[in-house]
Amino acid sequence: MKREKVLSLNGEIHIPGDKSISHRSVMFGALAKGKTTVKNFLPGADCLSTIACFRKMGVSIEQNGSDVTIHGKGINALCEPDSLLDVGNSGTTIRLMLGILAGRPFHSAVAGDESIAKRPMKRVTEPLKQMGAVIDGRAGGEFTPLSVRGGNLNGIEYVSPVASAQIKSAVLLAGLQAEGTTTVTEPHKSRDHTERMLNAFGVELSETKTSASVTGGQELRAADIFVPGDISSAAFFLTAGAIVPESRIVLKNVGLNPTRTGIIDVLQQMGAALEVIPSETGSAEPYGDLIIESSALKAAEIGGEIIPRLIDEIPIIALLATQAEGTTIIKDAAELKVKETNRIDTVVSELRKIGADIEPTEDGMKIHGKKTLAGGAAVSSHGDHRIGMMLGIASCLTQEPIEILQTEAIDVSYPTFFEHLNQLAKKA
Ligand code: SPQ
Repeated sequence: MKREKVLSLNGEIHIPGDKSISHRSVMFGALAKGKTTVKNFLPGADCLSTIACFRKMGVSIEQNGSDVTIHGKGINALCEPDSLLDVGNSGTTIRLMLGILAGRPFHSAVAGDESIAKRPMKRVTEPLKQMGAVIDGRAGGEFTPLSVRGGNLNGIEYVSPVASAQIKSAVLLAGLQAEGTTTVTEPHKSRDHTERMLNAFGVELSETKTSASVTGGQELRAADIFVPGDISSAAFFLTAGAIVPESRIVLKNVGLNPTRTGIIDVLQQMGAALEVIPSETGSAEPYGDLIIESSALKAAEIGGEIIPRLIDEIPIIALLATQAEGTTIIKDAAELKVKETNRIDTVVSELRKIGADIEPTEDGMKIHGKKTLAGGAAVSSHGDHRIGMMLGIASCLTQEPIEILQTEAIDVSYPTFFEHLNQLAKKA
């Protein structure tokens, strides 16, 4: 797709539903007894993979755009799937579903696309095996395809070496089906959508700053879920509004869960003109409106506890940093290497092609700003939605048009991304 510079970005958009919350709404609805309704569900390819997997286990799910109804019959009603559970490109689907399958007394086989085949699974399969599940796969259960024979689990106290909501959620979902109590402790707190939503489905959990515990045998009760807009998707337009001159963008109903708002902290630290207007709701997931205007930006140092709160936003933060005065350092983010692509390598290679001054480091990157981006090159998402969207925003600024390859990858989390960008753009 050929994209060219814009003069400004102005207007209001409704960011599609949060991907992490959408996945969980379908999974937990499938485990609950009764009718769960979901509003503002994200109809992106990743969440549709989750729906397809649970349908294969006998769950009746109606999906009409962003409205979803799940007719749950309880966790014991899930049936043995008669063919492969295909997770497509979705790490969240496979890792959380493994936690559910670990406790089911049947056999299942799970796999996804080429990117999923490269992503590490032992981080989840190891603790699940410790609990009693029988799981195998390539390289001793590290890579797909995986086979699972679940059941007869015991609770564990698991200390995770990385802050990961997918590990935490998988172990807690197995813990719900285990004898006794299961506790997961992390080095820093990761996103807590699982804890919040399990609570909304009637499950009791106990939490400390960096751990969550659940006792097995609790039943989930159907719930009505509203999914706020995805702050990870909003991050692309927050950055665009901050770096494209003469811009003002209003983003409605964006999720403001504090375990996800690292991007807001970074924008404020860099001097962005950002207004946050929280909505007064009593809902499990806080949300509100965001207004961003273009302004002068300064570099920042980003590392430590904030990393899990903005891990998926690092590709777009790298672009933001190219337009800030000084050198931005991103560290403690080695997890980027095991996402849909190695996001340290793909961010550095693609931004360099369009004129950014950026270096990879062992656990992050250094970006030297402020640089005019020349463009005039062909770049690629490498099949990674977040790299594709970052390049889409970069094209608004480049001196010469750029050709972005593999833009279809964006459909996993934001199918209407270019529609929204075109709606806001004023061209020469
Ligand atoms: O689902 P997937 O492919 O893992 O998606 C990503 C993304 O960029 O959309 C990561 F590549 O988000 C993860 C996120 O990085 C979604 C997620 C969740 O919903 O629990 C948690 C994070 O991953 P992790 O490995 O830190 O638990």
